[in-house]
Amino acid sequence: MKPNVILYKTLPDDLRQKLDAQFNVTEIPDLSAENQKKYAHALAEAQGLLGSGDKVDSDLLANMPHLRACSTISVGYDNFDVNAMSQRNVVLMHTPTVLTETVADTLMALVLSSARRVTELDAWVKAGKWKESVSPAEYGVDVHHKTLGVVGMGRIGLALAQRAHFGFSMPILYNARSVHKEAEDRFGAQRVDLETLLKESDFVCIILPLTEQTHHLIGAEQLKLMKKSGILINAGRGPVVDENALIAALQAGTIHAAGLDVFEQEPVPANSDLLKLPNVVALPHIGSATHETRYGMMRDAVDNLIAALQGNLEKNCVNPEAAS
Ligand code: 8YV
Repeated sequence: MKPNVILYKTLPDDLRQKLDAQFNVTEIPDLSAENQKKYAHALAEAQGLLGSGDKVDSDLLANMPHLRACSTISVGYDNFDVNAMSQRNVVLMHTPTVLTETVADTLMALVLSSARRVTELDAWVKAGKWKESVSPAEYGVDVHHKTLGVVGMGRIGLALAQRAHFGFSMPILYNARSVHKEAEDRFGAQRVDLETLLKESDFVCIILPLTEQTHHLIGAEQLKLMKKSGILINAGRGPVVDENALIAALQAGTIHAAGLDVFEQEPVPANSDLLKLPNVVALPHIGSATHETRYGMMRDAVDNLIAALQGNLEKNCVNPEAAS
């Protein structure tokens, strides 16, 4: 008999067929409490779970006694209680490689648009305010040759450093737990402590996962260390930055601008003070959101689940100890 799988994300037809060929699939809209109740029987019978974004906590796991594998269509997995999963011998797989270049493109877009005021001036032109040649009131700041600080030198940090080094001749500073030899050899990146990175970077780019250690890593004290001309970019997870402290720094003008793809609460509330600031570029968490990359993530997530439930999982596993 085919293993039972719960799918809480709609897949393109070809990937859905691939999944159906291996599993008995029940598609549900999401993992809300309401749907957990409505689909209690299917959840209780399922060996696999595939989707993204929703919380997978110990309460849900308790309702899924046969669960052996979860596959998330994302690189981040802060919405999963990994300890609870490992205790129950449930493996978790993610999609760490396929989105690297696309998320680095998004970061570079935030760097460029916050420095050159792309979204602000686009709105200005469309509002009919372009009456004569621009004056200093519309000028931005240079990106090329400025110092880029990467907080979290993983795959995405490396791809951003590559763009910044080769495309924009930017010196690279980075803060990471260990030396990143490739970043140093290929892009001349220099490993520094967080304090030095904040003080010396023109662009502080945060690409960290959300963990207990990274929650509010960037707060009022850290923002104070940044240059007055410094620009903060966050495309990791919103809660890595204390958003109230960021609003205060931007309002007081102690930093120059911010480019944000992630927020403490998503979707960011429409009345957030962040959205009232002209020097904030706000994107709706589109880091990996291109047709090609989202397809690739779904494809990898399907393959990950098939491999895990067939017992031949070789990559992309967050908690391999749970498999034993
Ligand atoms: C996800 C992301 O696809 O991969 C991640 O961790 O942040 C995005 O690319 C998104 O969070 C899915 O909900």
